[in-house]
This record gives sequence, C-alpha cells and structure tokens, in this order.
Amino acid sequence: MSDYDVLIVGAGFAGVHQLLNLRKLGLTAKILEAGSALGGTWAWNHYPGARVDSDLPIYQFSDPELWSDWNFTEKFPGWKEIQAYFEYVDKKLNLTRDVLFNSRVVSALWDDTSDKWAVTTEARRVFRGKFLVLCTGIGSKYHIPKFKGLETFKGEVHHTSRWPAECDLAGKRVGVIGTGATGVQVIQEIAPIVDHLTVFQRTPNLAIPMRQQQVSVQEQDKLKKDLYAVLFNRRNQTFSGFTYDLDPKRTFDATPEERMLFYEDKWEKGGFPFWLGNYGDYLSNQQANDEVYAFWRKKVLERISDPVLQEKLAPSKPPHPFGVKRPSLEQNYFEVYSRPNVKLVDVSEYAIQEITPQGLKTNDGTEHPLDVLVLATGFDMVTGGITSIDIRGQDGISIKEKWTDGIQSYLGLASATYPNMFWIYGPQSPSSFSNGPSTVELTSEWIIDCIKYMKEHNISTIVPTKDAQHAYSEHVDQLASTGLWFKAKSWYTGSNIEGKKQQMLQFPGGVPMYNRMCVDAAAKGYQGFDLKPLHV
Ligand code: NA7
Repeated sequence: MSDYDVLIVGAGFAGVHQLLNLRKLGLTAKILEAGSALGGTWAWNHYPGARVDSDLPIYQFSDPELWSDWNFTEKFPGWKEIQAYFEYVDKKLNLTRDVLFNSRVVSALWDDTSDKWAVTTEARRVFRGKFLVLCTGIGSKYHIPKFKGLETFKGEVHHTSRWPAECDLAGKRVGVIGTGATGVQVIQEIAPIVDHLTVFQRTPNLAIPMRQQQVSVQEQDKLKKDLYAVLFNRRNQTFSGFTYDLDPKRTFDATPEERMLFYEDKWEKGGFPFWLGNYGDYLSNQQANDEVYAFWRKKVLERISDPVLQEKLAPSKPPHPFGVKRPSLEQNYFEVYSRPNVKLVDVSEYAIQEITPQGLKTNDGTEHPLDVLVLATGFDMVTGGITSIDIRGQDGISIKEKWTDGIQSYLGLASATYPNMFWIYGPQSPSSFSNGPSTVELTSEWIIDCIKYMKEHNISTIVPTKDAQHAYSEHVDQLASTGLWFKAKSWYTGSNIEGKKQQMLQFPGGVPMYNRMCVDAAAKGYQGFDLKPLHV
C-alpha cells in the first residue's frame, strides 16, 4: 500500500510519538526515514562523547508504559543508551512495521483535487497521504563551511554527524574545527586518546559543568513511584520544558550576597539550571547578564593556570552575552587544554586559510599537521530539515523559496498555503530552547487532537490564514527583540549559515506561553486556520 492517512517524515522522538498516537486513533500512518535506525538525531550522532544535555527523567516519552520498565544508567545518557531506548520502545510497540528506512524524502506536492500529499523518496517511490507531518528535527542537515582545499586533504575527514562505525584515533594527530555543543563533547572525549589534538576555536564556548552521575535502578524505581508523573507534568509549566524554571526575581532585586549564593547553588547543581534556572531578566538585561558572565568567568579561570589560555577560553571581554548562544555542558573540558598533547588555535585571530594535503593552514602562515580532521561545524539548524525537501503547496511555490526572506509560520507548526501539513519541533516552536521531548509531545498531541477534530467534524483540509501567520510571526520577532539574542552570532538566529536570513528561528516566549496559544486556537475551533468541509 502507498496510500495513508498520515505520512510522517523522520523517526526520532517526534515521528515515533506521532505514529504511536495515530495508531490509537485507528489511522494508517507510515514513517519515511532517511537513516537505517530509529532515534532521529541519536541514530546519526554517534561521534565520540555524544550525549544528551537534558537530565533524567524527562528526556524520554512521558507515557508510563514506556518508562515503568525502562532504566537509564546515567543522569545525562549517552548516544548508545538512547539508541538502546529506541530499540526497547520498538520491541515493546513494534514500531518498525510502520517505518520505511533508508528512504530520504525529496519532495512533497499538494494536490488540490484529491486533497492529498504526494511524497517522493530518493528511490523514486511515491506515497500518498491525507496529512503530512514533518518530524525532521532541528539538526538533520549538517553543515560544512566552504574550506578551500578540503578535498585535497590526504587524511580522514569526518563531520561529527556522519561518524564512521570504525574510527581509531589512538596515536593520531587530530584537528577539531568547532567548539559548539558537539565540539566540546568530542574534544573532552578524545584528548586523552589521541597522540595530538589541535582545536581550532573561533568563539569560546561558555560551557557549564554537567556533573554527570550514575543512576541506579533502585533510585529510578523510587522516583518512578513518587515523582515521575509529577515531573513529566511539570515540564509543561516551565519556560524551557525542564523541571526547573527561570526565577521570577530580577537580578538586582537580590543583594550581592544573595546573588552569589543563588549563582553558586545553580552552578553546583550541574546541568542547565545555571542557564535556564537563573534570574528571569538576565537574557534581556545586559547589566544582569554581565553579573552572570563574571561569575561564570571566575569559576572557569580557577580551572586554567596559563594566562594566555585563560584569556582565550574565558575572555575578560565577553564574546557575547551569556546564554544567548547555547552553552554546552562540559566534563573536564577546560582542563583538557592544559594537557601537553593539546593545542588551542584561535581562528578568530588568524582565520583558517585552507586545508592542505597534510593539514590545516591558518592565515598567519602556520601549517598544522593532521592525520584526521573532525568537522564539528554544526548544522543548517531548525529550518534545514524542512527546506531540503521540495515541498510545494496550493500555490506551487516551494517552502524553501517562501522562506528565503524569513520563516513564516502559524503557531510554529504549520504554514499558509501548505494544507494538512504540520511540523513538530521546528521553526518558530520553542524547539531547542526546551527539552526536546517536552515540546515534541505538546505539539504532537495538538496535531493528533486536530486530526481527530477534523474527522469528527467532516473537515477535509486545514491551513493557516495568511493574516494569522503574519500576526504570529510578528509576535515571535517582537518577543525576540526584547532579548539579547542578536548580540551573539549563532544558529538561534540563523547567523551560522552564510546568506541565511537572520531572524529568531524559535519561539522565545517559553513553553507555557506557546502551549496557551496553541490550546486557545484549538479551543476556538482552530482560530487562525481555514477549514474546508469534506465533499459529501
Ligand atoms: P554549533 O553549535 O553551530 O557549532 C559549530 C561550531 O563550528 C562553532 O564553534 C563555530 O564557530 C564553528 N565553525 C563553523 N564554521 C566555522 C569556520 N568557518 N571556521 C571556524 N569555526 C567554524 O554546532 P554543534 O554541532 O556544536 O551543535 C548544534 C546543536 O546540536 C547544539 O546546540 C545542540 O542543540 C545540538 P562560532 O561559534 O560560529 O564562531
């Protein structure tokens, strides 16, 4: 069969959540997945040190059927364990019978006469669906900057998201370009293994301690009994979909002593509380932000003895406000640079000139000899997974073309002229300002309810109005303009990709506000959408 009620693109958290809940509605659904395993980003990202920055228990499905007999071993699970979790979910619910692997979707065309999508894979297989749900995630299109001479390099080159199954770095001279979330994880993991590591840093990562912990089955059993349900519920009430929240108190309403104790407490907790559980005003007030940066810097400087390294890794002048570019969670990251086999090269001072057959040359004329070059250079984040598919709706114009001058969406889940098409955890949703599964489940449930409503009310198509879309997108931009986001160059605002329109790519008003808007629209009969009745 190639005709379905719903076609889903991508088999990560979002795609799996859709599939399971569509089955409960008795609808036919198929996941088309480019990769060969479930897990989305976790099926692709298995570079050394890859692990999630969300802490237990909320980085998993909230359905008790899927946590009552599953246990992780670490507070911040690694990629292998998350892959095993998806295998467990598959075994329990037999997902893969409804998944077509190794099937990259290349186009999706709306047909106004049948009110259906025709979706084509790279292998030219065509599937038809009444609904199209894009679960392509925020980091599925990897990005390699145009480095002159890259093709001439005689050693191995690996983008982190395409890490080979076998890759022995022992005894090798390895170079890593990039110190984002991925770069930090790779660097701290491979430094003790490789013969020599050269890190090419353009912007220091204002990383905070992860404070990883082993978690026993007994501890999890106790939490399951007493707290899991409460914690999963709590996710929907906090700005970032974590179990802790930004503090309503403003930075300078606290005395300096109170502030110090407050920062210290968040810092010692480990994980994101120092970022997403801090005083609520510091992401919009520069003076408040300076206080956070000063605290962060003091803590980091204590861990580096060399004054030159201190200035490179934790500069006296902040490279950007703290927290408006994603800080990584680190494990011994700053200590790595004091190892005799590790060298930090500041490419903001001397940029990368070219890759040579033997290594990498910076524009001070130095050639850094390398056997392996690791590209931790990130992704065409948030939009790339969607715009790399040729999606054409009612007016025949591709979404890529429509978004050249900026994203336009309604509620961060649908776009005008693309009927019966939704996305989960993508542009203008809280996406990466939140714990992934939190936003995924909220949006996914909203879509399921919408499809159910349409069925019950004999509605054939749903599509946002241009007015509602315009108003929503303006609202996102307006919320973003009250923060310090544009003081950093980062993928949050699209500025990591040359030529990409710079705008806030996510909903910056927090999960509760976002959820309220979605729920309100639904309660008002899907306000802001055009609904077309089914022909009888
Ligand atoms: P990021 O966070 O976009 O990091 C990419 C890194 O690559 C970053 O340090 C960039 O420096 C660096 N980069 C990119 N292009 C260049 C060039 N031309 N020269 C030197 N350095 C360069 O991607 P990640 O994969 O680490 O993380 C993406 C998200 O995935 C992460 O936030 C999680 O949510 C999961 P820059 O900082 O721009 O100066």
